[in-house]
Amino acid sequence: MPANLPPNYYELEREFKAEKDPREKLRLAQELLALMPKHKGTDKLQADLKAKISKLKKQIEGGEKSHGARQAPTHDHIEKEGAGQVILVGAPNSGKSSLIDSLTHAKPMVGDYPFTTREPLAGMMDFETIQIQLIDTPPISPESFENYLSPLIRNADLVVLVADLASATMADSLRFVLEKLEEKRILLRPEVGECLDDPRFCIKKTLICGHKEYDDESGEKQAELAAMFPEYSMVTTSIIDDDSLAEFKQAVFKALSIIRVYTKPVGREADFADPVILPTGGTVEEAAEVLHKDFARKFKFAKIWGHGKFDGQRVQRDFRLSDGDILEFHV
Ligand SMILES: Nc1nc2c(ncn2[C@@H]2O[C@H](COP(=O)(O)OP(=O)(O)OP(=O)(O)O)[C@@H](O)[C@H]2O)c(=O)[nH]1
Ligand SMILES: [Mg+2]
Repeated sequence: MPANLPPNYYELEREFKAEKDPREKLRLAQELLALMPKHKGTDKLQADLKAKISKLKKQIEGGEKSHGARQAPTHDHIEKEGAGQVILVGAPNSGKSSLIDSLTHAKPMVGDYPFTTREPLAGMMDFETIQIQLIDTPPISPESFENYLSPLIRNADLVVLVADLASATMADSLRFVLEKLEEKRILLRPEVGECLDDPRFCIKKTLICGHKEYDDESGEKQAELAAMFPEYSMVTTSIIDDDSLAEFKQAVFKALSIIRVYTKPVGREADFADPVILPTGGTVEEAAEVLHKDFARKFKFAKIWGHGKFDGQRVQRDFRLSDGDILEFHV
């Protein structure tokens, strides 16, 4: 039986064969396997590829063990925590670590020289009643690109592209970041709606952050940034301007496209400490499912309190919720 492989398979296979870095090779092998149609004609190819994947995994693990206990842990995955995972990327010295330092309890190294950050670092940012996870990353530049950045970015819910408004070469550095990520088949976009023919590409919703705003007194760099990213949401920040950091939090929350829904037991106060997080447009039924699968099946109706509703209005399963709504389930 012919294998009937899609045309982009061969291109990816050439890349796989040429790649030297075992981690990137592993990622490409996994992509090849995902692309391969699953039928009798590809049984042998699938088995070969799975064997290569397992060999590469062993090679990577072995490499880490042989370097002893002080070897850096793998960086290609950070467990999600909180209401969303947001990854900060950008050119060297743009202020990614400073933002993480100001917005979370994490303590990344900050330096007045490029390439200070060598490893990703996660921290939790408080935003009103929730926490959002921010990830600091090493810079992307012609001199350096850490391969583990690709899977890290692919896994995140939102990218913040940090632009250095104090840098004369801001636009070129940003263009390089975009090109490098595109080479890795990651497309930064203002929204995720676009449909792609090639499944190897991944679109990441991106918020633009013009950092070091006070160094751009004339506003020239900010205008240049806005012209470069006309359809994107944008926020300007400085670590010495608390209002700008509050705006950053708000912009990140908005870009995550999530809502917070609070629940209250019948006859008691709402619990504002631990909201249910849903994608924008989430329904009463989805909120119930997050609480408990069984519960979602059993409940009869819910009462709702929130903006634009009558207090205690009765709503059904398919009712679309808004940020800040309070729900009381009745079983
Ligand atoms: N003027 C000004 N300088 C800032 C601001 N935020 C950070 N810096 C300075 O910018 C320099 C670089 O900051 P980092 O946070 O280390 O930048 P980074 O993007 O993490 O750099 P790499 O890890 O090398 O990619 C440091 O000297 C910071 O003190 C700001 O809001 N205004
Ligand atoms: Mg840094």
